[in-house]
Amino acid sequence: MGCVFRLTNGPKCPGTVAPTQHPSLQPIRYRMSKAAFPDVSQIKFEGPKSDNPLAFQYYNAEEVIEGKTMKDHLRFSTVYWHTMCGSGADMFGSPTAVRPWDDGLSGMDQARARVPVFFEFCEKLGTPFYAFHDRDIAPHGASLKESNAWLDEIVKLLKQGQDSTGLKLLWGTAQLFVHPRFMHGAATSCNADVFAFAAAQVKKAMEVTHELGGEGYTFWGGREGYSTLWNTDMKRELDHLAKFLHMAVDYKKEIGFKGQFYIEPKPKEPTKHQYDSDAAACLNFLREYGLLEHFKLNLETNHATLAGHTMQHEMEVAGAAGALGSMDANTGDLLLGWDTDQFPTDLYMTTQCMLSMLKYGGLKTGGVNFDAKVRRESFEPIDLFYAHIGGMDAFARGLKIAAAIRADGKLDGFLKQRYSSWDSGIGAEIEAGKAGFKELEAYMLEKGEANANVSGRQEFLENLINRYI
Ligand code: XLS
Ligand code: NI
Ligand code: NI
Repeated sequence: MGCVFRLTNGPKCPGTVAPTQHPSLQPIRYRMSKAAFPDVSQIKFEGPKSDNPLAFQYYNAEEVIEGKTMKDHLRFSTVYWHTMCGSGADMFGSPTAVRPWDDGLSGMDQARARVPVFFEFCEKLGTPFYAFHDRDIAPHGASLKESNAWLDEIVKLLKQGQDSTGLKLLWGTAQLFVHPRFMHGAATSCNADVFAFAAAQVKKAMEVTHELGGEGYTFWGGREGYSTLWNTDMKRELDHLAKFLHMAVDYKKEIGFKGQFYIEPKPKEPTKHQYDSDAAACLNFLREYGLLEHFKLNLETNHATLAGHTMQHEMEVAGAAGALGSMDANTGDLLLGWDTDQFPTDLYMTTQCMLSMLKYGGLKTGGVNFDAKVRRESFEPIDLFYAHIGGMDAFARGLKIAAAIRADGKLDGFLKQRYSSWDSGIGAEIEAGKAGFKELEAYMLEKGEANANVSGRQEFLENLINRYI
């Protein structure tokens, strides 16, 4: 069959792209056939010399780095929401994405049709994990009962897909932000009934995550925050949020779900202030309400930058607290002030992330989860492959560079040297708790002046890092 998809706006068929020599710019003909991506076969590692845009240049799943395969270090994951539900619509324009498998379908028919497409995509790409929200995989029903029944039906299909492909669920979550009932938040709503609805929805989402063998469950407070403090009792809302999470911890035990709970920090959007604003705020909240032992953090690059931090900063904050859980891998655009969820390609960023990851002993139950979407202008199905391949290669490269930096030891050696005044003498005494203000005063009165400072050598270190990149 020829080109069968239709768009409400824009060209009828992307097969009109001008042909050029480079394969990435060749026109691609989409057919409705058994395969959703008939022109794409298994994406393979071909090495840095390969000119094939549908191959990995750096991600070599079985290659061993620091005693572990790349596959096990990175635990790549594809998200259902952006990959299957992303339409390219934005505040100013209607959908642009060409998705032949969605053609003419809606509701549950569309939900059913998307499942095999997703598994075909993940299998061809080779990400071992995936993640979803309840309402990405199945639509909202007219009642909670209907939503649950629809969810169950799709979960059965996901189970079959997992069994036949070996794809595993990194984490599940509940979508508590799209439906109008969540306009004031979910667990932090001023409306107690909405809190109850959210609890029922999370209960169900936890059950299906458990049923699918999910390795984790994420809480991202879509609208847990405020737009104005004039109408907000912040303390009461935070108490409710903590209650909600304690209920989730209890229910987790009750059903025997062993997966890891994550909180995903984000400072703003959709609300002007989200309570889980950054890693430090989340850790403080969890500690204050006695929840810290039950949660780790799922950090997202674009959320870090919205909070005015680098992703490395967030990883260091979480890692130092023993709460480095998982990563939502994407990137923002520093010239745009919102959550653009672009695919990560910056090698400095991936190197920094991988340095922190290796330093804190790896991701354990977490993974590198591409919470990222193709640009509105990248509307063809094939762009989904280019985007993920690029992200996977960027992280694979970051991992190799980070391992090289660690093996060389120069950066580490510099750090050790920089803090060496703490290894013996007065520094060691302070660290060991053997000296207080009085002892330190006596020490300085006798010595008269502190030892001279040494340069921080930032530029020297930046040059050093560039040698590995
Ligand atoms: C939105 C969040 C969301 C979470 C899951 O900004 O990143 O996608 O990862 O609810
Ligand atoms: Ni995310
Ligand atoms: Ni996000």
